[in-house]
Amino acid sequence: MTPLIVLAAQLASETVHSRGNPILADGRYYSTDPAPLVDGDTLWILAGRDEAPDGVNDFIMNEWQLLSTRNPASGVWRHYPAIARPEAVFAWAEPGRAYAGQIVKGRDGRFYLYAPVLQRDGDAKDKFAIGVAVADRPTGPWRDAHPAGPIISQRVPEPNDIQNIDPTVLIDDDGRVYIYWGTFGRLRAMELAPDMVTPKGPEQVVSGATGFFEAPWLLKRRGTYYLLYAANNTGPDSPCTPTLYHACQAYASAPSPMGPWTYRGVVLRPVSSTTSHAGAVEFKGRWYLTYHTADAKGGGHFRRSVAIDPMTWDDSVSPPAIRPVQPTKAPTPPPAPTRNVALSAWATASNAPGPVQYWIAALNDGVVRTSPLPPDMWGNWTKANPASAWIEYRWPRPVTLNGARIRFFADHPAGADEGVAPPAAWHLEYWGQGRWRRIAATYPTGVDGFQTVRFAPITTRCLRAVMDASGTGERHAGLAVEEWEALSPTPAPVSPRPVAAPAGCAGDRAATL
Ligand code: FUB
Repeated sequence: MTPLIVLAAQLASETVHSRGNPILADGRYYSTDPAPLVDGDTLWILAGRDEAPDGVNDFIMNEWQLLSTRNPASGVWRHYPAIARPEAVFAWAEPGRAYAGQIVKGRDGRFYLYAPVLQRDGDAKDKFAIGVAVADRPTGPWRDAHPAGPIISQRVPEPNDIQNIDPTVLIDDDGRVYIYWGTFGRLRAMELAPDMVTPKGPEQVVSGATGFFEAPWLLKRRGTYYLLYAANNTGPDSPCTPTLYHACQAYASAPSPMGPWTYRGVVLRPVSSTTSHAGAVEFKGRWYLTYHTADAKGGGHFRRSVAIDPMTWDDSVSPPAIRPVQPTKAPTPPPAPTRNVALSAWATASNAPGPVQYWIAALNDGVVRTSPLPPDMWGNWTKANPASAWIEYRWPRPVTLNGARIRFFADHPAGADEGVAPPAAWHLEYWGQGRWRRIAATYPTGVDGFQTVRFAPITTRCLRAVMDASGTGERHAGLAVEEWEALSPTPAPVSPRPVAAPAGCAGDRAATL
């Protein structure tokens, strides 16, 4: 690289003083799909960049960016906002969809970028393909190391019908090179030639990674191979995630780079974004997990931001296990006093544990999204919906309430007998003197934001919103609620949510999540 180009790359970067996670937190640049790389005394993180406007539920990703530090604990990072674009590096690629890549330092001292991009031409049903670029520095400039086209697609090196994204590459101690990739539950592996580029094949279907969804990350430590990955084996009793759209980071271990893989457990519980994507690396004697969340200012499922936390090993077992990573966040001021005591309630519902696409914890998370996805709400839609349903808050100690606000979600109009529609009617009930008591009030059923209810003060430990589904006769629409606030007469500091379900007031089913 000429000194001029080096200078240009450096000028395009800026120093960031991070107060904690996410590293870039002010919402100017979202950063996603982190792939760590250690080179000498520097930790680099390759990241994609989410550019979706607020409310757009799509991966709008046009370029890759880099973060670097010499000391993650210092919070001092260098941010290189734009280091490569698919169409600028690969003549055969379309712009956009700069998905999760990884930079690996080859034995020749050069850097190799494994990048999933869309192939412009060709007859593959799914155009995602993995290209390899090479550079003298992580910052580039990057040039295509295989100008003939992708090294992996639905057409090369052998036909497949998977979506070819999320590559991870390991150079083993003997110099042999392995690539894993895949998504939507389909994981592939293959050996590459020592040139880091040429497929040696054959593609192998990988099993043993229980719950694998996407985002594999291959590493080796003390002779054992580890595969971290986003898993979405779902359900109320799942060790991974209660809801379908979320993912945990799980891992498997193996005695050789091509397996056989044995599932070992969960490394990171689900994060605030629906996708979870991680990479792990040893840097200056400590291991770190990089991952992304929706926690930056204005963040969301499609506006994700990179975080980093220490990852530790349990060497008392064989092979050594990865201890669950404790995710941290930059300190924030305590929340302002609020009338909304739902924030400190335990939530349950008549359909608990409920369909796994919904998430009851979304009811009282204090977050309202412009375009919510199913896990951003409680819901009860199935193929046969009941005529009524309830949601319930329980507090460990009595609370006094004189109002509520509820935000219904609907994808069908009022009166519909299919899909999700606003309730035909609803009301609140509280538990008092041994029975559920209806609260006298006016109950609006709109879906135009929060519906507000005011009533004479009541004191209770349990509050229900009871909803009549719209529809006629046998057929009913489903019901869904994005957020439900229970309001006390005066603002107070937010108490922590109970860690265990408080006893039910009616001594009824302890249906809890
Ligand atoms: O960022 C786009 C896609 O979302 C990645 O390829 C997946 O791993 C998920 O993080």
